[in-house]
Amino acid sequence: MNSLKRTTASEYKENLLQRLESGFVQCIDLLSVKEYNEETDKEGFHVIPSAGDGVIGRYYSLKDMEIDTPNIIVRKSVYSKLCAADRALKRKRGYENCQIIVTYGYRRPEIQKEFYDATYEKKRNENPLLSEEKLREAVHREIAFPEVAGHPTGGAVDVILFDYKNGKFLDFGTEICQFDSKNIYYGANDISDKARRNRRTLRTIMCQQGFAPYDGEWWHFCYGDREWAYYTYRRKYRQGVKIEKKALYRQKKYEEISEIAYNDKVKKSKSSIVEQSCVRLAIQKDGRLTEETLSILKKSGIVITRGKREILVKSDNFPLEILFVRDDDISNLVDKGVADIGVVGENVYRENFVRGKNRSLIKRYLGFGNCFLALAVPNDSNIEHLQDLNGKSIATSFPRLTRRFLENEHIKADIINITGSVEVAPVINYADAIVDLVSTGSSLQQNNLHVLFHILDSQSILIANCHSDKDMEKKHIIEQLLQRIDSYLIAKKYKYVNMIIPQSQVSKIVEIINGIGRVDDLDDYDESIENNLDKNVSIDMRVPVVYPMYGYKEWCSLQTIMKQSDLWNKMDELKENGAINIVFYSIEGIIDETLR
Ligand code: PRT
Ligand code: ZN
Repeated sequence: MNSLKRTTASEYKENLLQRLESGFVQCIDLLSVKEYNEETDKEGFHVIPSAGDGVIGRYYSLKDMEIDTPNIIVRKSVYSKLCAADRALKRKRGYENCQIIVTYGYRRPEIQKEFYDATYEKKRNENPLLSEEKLREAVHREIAFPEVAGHPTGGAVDVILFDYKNGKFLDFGTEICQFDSKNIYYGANDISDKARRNRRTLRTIMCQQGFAPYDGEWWHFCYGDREWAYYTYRRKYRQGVKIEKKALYRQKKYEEISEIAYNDKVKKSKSSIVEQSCVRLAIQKDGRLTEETLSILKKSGIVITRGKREILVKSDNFPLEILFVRDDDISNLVDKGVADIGVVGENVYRENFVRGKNRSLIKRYLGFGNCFLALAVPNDSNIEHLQDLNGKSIATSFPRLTRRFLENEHIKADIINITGSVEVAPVINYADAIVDLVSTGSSLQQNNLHVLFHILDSQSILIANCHSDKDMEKKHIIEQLLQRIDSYLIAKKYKYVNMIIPQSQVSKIVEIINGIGRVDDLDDYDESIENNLDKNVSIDMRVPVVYPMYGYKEWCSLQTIMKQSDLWNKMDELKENGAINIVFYSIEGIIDETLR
């Protein structure tokens, strides 16, 4: 008999999850909320600041909405409720240094539909026999049915708590949107006590402000949308009070709100009623580094509209102010804190670097403006070895680097400091040798000079003033900027690769791609990835993903991310092992989870 059969732990868990699911608000419930209040719907939107230690808005990924509205926006009341919840949070024991981060607010209805359709498609393939209605409910559990969705009203938010003292997100048991785990259900019991407590705290502070929770996702809360209306109605009903099922807000098209959300913000930041702090970035005004620097900013989604002679320009959509100056001044300006960050040639930074007095740090190597500082002499010169320089004169615009170099080599020579056209100094007998930057070498050639010694490699770098890190708001903005730049830098190097491979060759091909022993040796794999990456980029790249192919038992589809150069080097070997239909794509961006 059945009663003799013990329930196993996993059966118990599955049971619990099923019972939880049956309690979630369903799509059909929300369809029963048909009306909205036109008066309350007139309420405007508010741009959530992206830095500070109160409520801030930061997307989890660069996808979708961020293109339209780089800052997260919500209804005005939603924002004030979030602020109140944030204040309540800080009054709770153990949460004094925490803040609410909103990772999603308003979403364009078209995007909602795209998400829904994609999930629908996926679930339909998984369950071909499910009835239309059941399927709709299953999809709705992950991504709301477009017609009833809360995010497009500006009333729904996805939130997480962040400890800004320690720079850590609190533990909630799962990531936001980790849909492959049922532990995202609020009531899931397979998470740590700490995670459970954090979930409870988040729910308490939000519900006290009148938000409705969603049991299917611990991070999702809403106010004023259909889900909120249904939740409020049902709660009152249980208390024996019957109220109207009426939403406060209806969904808005992007055109309807972009005026309010976007222009409002720009106007505000241009007149000095700025409620948000701003980071100042110094870049070269007009020279070798200018174009590429502006291009990186643009590709990072930062919009700058610059008048011809403007030297200080505010970004239209990011708390960043660009200061256009001479290249040689940048590292001093950052050092003095006149600018918080700067993009400059490493040569300039090193030339100005004074040990013990320096107040700026290298944050990123940007990989353009490559050149090297060289010691060069005339082709007909009798200087053949470094030691021959003793007693000679060297012209340069890098006196400090030159002096340091000579000291290291124990050479006593005269340094003549000149600022331009250094190459001609030997020609006019003004100096015996020069120390100057070289990139193609043609300038040396033209002046009958050749390189005797390669002193220093240089490329453009991003530097930051040490104190900018101490201001929490600025630190957040800089982190955000770096995350965007990283995403661009990493993506630039890699290709997304797709190929069809014979089932029998899977391990061989994975081996070729990884360039190391076996795939299942994950520790090795991680290390090899580490070694392959530049010093400043950390990236979570996974092992190649291999999918079976429907209808072709002998074949699989493999997807991975590879450096373009690696791909070409390995192409022959891949083909020899039966790989066909190799397609690769440029990547728009890669967000590394650890950089968040
Ligand atoms: O007015 P401002 O001070 O901003 O400009 P600038 O004249 O000081 O700087 P700019 O625009 O010439 O260079 C800006 C930065 O670009 C430098 O600080 C370097 O980090 C980087 N860079 C890269 C170079 C070169 N390559 C380079 N080749 N800077 C200068 N050169 C010069 C070099 O000094 C020499 O005169 O180009 C000549 C040699 O070039 P090749 O290709 O003939 O070897
Ligand atoms: Zn949500």
